[in-house]
Amino acid sequence: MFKDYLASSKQTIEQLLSQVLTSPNQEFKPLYESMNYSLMQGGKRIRPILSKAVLEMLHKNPADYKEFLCAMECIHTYSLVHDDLPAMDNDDYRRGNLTNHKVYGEGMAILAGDGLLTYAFQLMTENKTATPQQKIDAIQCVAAAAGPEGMVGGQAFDMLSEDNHIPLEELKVLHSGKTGALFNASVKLGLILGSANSATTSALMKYSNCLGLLFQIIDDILDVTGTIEELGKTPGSDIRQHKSTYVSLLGLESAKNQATLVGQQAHDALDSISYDTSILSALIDYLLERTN
Ligand code: GRG
Repeated sequence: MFKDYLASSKQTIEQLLSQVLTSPNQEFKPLYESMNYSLMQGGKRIRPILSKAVLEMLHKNPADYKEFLCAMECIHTYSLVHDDLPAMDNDDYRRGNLTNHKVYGEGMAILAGDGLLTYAFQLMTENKTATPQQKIDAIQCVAAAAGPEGMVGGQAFDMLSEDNHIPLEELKVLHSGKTGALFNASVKLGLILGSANSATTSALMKYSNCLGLLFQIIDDILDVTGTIEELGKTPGSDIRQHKSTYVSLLGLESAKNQATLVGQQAHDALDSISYDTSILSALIDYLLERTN
């Protein structure tokens, strides 16, 4: 059952995450508390689960690459902590709890985000299984995805687009940076560490492009249709910030149709792969049907 796979993978990732952020230094405890507060607060763990599923498809043991899985979630969590700050989205709730700056103050939340981002790269260098070349390729791939050509670029474009109507083509660029880049990196990490051949790599990169877009279209839909209980954060933030979204540009029904279409394209991309893609396929449907 795919539900069991998701639940046990989430548990595995959380078990690994619970071990990474410790400091022998008493004076640094408040910083670590703030980092752990956001890191250990649930969430779907979808990015490390994606890397894990790709590694498993390629017959690798994900436990051998645990530092990379944890790094993806540390980077994702940093982005949420910073995104919630008053200078950005100014949100009070995240993952069903008060946002980091609401509990620890703005200064500490900025540092917790900085700490999570930087520590992610330290973690990846500490892996003992990947070859030196695999480590360089994996770290380069994650850095490019998180940086100015990826998530940070998309976030900056998003910030500047507030209160402005942007056309669908520009919205796609925004999403592919802000959300798609980390999705792509999660899949690519698995491909690099699992020594995938070029045909598998190219098929799965098509898959992850679709998956990132699908994830974001559903995110836009949930911002309109979701409840605070389901989402763990206040819905309607896109409308309040006058952001262009798939729903504002296409309408709710067309946005749903678009999500289904992109989901089908993701399934199509898996067709040519000679490995067992059942988990990657079930992930598409899970993301299409998700309510949080
Ligand atoms: C601050 C550099 C920087 C980037 C922020 C992640 C992000 C970019 C903004 C968050 C706002 C948002 C709604 C982004 C689009 C989709 C997204 C990344 C949603 C949150 O990810 P989930 O649903 O969260 O995987 P959980 O809590 O399940 O981990």
